[in-house]
Amino acid sequence: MIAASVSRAASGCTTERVDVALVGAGFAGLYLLYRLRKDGFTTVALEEADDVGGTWYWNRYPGARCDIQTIDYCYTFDPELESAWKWSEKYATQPEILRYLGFVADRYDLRRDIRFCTKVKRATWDQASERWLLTTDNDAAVSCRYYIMATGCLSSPKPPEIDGVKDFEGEVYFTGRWPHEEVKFAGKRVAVIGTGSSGIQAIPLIAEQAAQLTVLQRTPNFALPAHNGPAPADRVALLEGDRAGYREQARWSGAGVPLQLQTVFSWQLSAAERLERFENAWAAGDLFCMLRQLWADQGVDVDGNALVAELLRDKICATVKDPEIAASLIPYDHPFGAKRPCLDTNYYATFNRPNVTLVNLRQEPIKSIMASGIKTDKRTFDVDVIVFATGFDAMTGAIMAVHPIKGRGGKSLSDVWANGPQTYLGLTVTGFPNLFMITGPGSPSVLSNMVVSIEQHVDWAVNLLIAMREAGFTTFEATKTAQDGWIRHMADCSTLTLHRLANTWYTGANVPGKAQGVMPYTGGVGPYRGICDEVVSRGMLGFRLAGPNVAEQCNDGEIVRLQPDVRLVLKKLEEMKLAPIESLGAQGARDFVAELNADRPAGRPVGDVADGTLPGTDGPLPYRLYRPATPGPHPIVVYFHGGGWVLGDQHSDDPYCRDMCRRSGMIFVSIGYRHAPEYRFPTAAEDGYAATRWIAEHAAELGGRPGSVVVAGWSAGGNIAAVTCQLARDRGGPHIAGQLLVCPVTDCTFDRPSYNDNATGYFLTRSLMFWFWDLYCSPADRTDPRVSPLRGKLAGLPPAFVVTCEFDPLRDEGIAYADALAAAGVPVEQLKARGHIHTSFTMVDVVITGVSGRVQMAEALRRLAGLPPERKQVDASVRPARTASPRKIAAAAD
Ligand code: NA7
Repeated sequence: MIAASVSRAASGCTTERVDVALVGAGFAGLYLLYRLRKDGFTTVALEEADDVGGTWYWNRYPGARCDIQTIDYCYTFDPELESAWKWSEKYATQPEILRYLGFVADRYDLRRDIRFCTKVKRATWDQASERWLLTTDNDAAVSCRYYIMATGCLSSPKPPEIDGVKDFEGEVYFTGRWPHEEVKFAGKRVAVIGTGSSGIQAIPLIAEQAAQLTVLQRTPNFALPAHNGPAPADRVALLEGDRAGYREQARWSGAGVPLQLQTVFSWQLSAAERLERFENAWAAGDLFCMLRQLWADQGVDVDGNALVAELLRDKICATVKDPEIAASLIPYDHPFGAKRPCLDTNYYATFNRPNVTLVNLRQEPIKSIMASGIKTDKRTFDVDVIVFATGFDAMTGAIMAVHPIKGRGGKSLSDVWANGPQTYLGLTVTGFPNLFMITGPGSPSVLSNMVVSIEQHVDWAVNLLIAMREAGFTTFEATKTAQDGWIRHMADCSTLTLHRLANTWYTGANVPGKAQGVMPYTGGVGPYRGICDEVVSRGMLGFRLAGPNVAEQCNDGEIVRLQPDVRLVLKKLEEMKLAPIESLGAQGARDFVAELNADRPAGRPVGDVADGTLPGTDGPLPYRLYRPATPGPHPIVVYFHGGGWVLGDQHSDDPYCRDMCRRSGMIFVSIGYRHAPEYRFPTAAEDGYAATRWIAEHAAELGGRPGSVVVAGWSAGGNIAAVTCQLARDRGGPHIAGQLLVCPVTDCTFDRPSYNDNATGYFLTRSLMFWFWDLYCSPADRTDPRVSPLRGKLAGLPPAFVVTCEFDPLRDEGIAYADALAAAGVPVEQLKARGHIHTSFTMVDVVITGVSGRVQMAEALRRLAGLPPERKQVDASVRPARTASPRKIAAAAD
């Protein structure tokens, strides 16, 4: 460890040498100081303000409060600190939070290592000394081994981007840089520009004082009543009943607050049940209750989300008396939660006051600011005060705009991030050795309870520094492979939520010219923590560690290659410590699958579901038919379920059939073909063919379009679908218009790489496949094309859409079949699903990242059936906005 020292350079300016320099003295900076000092690192914190507090130092506007309950929005690292401080309210005010941070700074004597009123002007990595050199605006330089940005996500206020601000002769305030002295609004004409959290908190209080308040709103936001007061007794009881357990649960939760995940889907609830849940969440006055506790699909599916949004809109209509004002205040342009929702106290009711005017900037944009006030393209508003509540250059602003950061080879971070932030874990950046960001872009940060995320980041970073010190390493740097993998994983995660569907500061859309993309990690606080831990347990995967007297260490690789939700499913299954399916015997395995299926989300409603039987070769075969809600006749898809010719039945892929029926607008008929070991090869294949022929001949009776059918199947069902196409070609019909083969079994050899690479750990195992083969087909029969269609004649088969998954033992034989079909002149499209496993696409509403694959399958089915492609993609875009209902608004006005 290098002791702190101060040297005087030739220029006369002093250079302080420390192990670690950090920027910022808010929640993150203070905890960093505490940890670093406790663990024996010499440290200095550089802070622009003249006191601690960070965000809570600058944002002093009237009404500023946290909007995560204070019992959750506080440090948890020291139980004694927790008992030494009592919060007075459910949502603490800015002055109380600032007092708390001051209390923390005093309690641990942190101020002595903070240089206040010091702004870092430049940070440069010096390769020769392997240290960062920081220059500051007060001529006191710092040389540090490690440099940590604890600058917060919302600390760089955005310029107002309106012409003429300098011409205004009245008072101007920014919520993010509010003066320390009281601002007096009494008797004044005030304008507030901006209706995000800051505007929504400040507006009701300013309205109470001002003679006249004009609110200039560009985009309406969803806001819920905070119902502030004492902390809710039930939550306090939970915390006090088991403080350590409560905190631990928060650390592994989705957003850093311990709440149970909702497992019931919107379509399983009646309208009355949904309303009851909604009203309870409304009464709770808690963002997370409304964001996560109503129904399981509200945050991941536009239709589930639209139900919440509609109920929220009703509340606005019911509060605001003037229907035109209500209409302007209702958000239509984003799913609820995709833009940061707000907690309010009397916000909507404020617009019933006679001294408050709402200006809808979508109807009359601001043209300029003049000496006397604000000019829109319709009117002029003369005012004495303008309050800009116009937000921040979020997440990257504080890191990039504050000062140039030059990494290895003199590369500037601003250049490296020109097309958007690139990080490994949101903590580090390739090319910038020994640099950490606390809650940087790429970490859960603003989508979480910040304090929980800060503690996790700080602990992880400091623990790394300790481990490096013990091992003799002095530099760390993320590898390019690891960072690129993280960027891909971030993109995968962002398909899990609806944030990508809104223009917000989460995506950089609020700053003109800023690169756009979802910046925070959307995979959740708990999974993120697990990933960070895994980086460590896998030998600092993705980091290059070096030191003067030790061999360099670099375990290169990507930390997450699976789709994020697939990873969680596999983790859950691993925790269940299930016996291998093949060890259960055929009946035991069937019972096990039935049990698993009983716990899965119910499939979505379709127009009609009917069970029936059809004549097979040796007697009736059951089927289940799914009909779309749209008027028919519809083309028919004959579907064969998965289960290795041994497991499952016509109901077992119910969610998949429903989903595909909805998306494709086609009838799905799932066939209950006979199973091994009771009925061995070629029974399943012959049943599949017989069922297809019968359905094609009776299409009209089933409400389907006569003429031809499409066949589809998953896994062994894909095998049956492929074989059926060959049999239909060779036996004179029926006419099959196309085949959708999802992870099909196509061949009896097990020596393709995917059988080895994915032999275990991805649910379908190699040994399970061996068992299936053994039960269904004797070795002598295995090369028969009726079970190994890859060995059959392929010319003249119907066009195919073949889906394969990266982490599936069957991947390579699926690809081989698609390639062979193409070589034989059959039109083929392939979907090679990255990061997916054998069961990804049939785990509907569990593996959300499977949606885009099923969208492509549905489009392919329509193409194969000769239908036009224009069907609406239910998950691909925000539902068209409802136009404000004049009837509802009129009723509310009454
Ligand atoms: P936000 O949430 O970014 O809100 C800023 C508001 O200002 C928002 O309504 C913007 O409209 C509006 N705005 C921004 N620029 C302009 C211009 N040029 N003209 C008119 N209106 C404008 O910032 P907050 O400070 O309220 O909250 C930030 C976070 O702090 C909050 O989410 C919590 O996490 C705590 P837009 O929506 O961009 O159309």
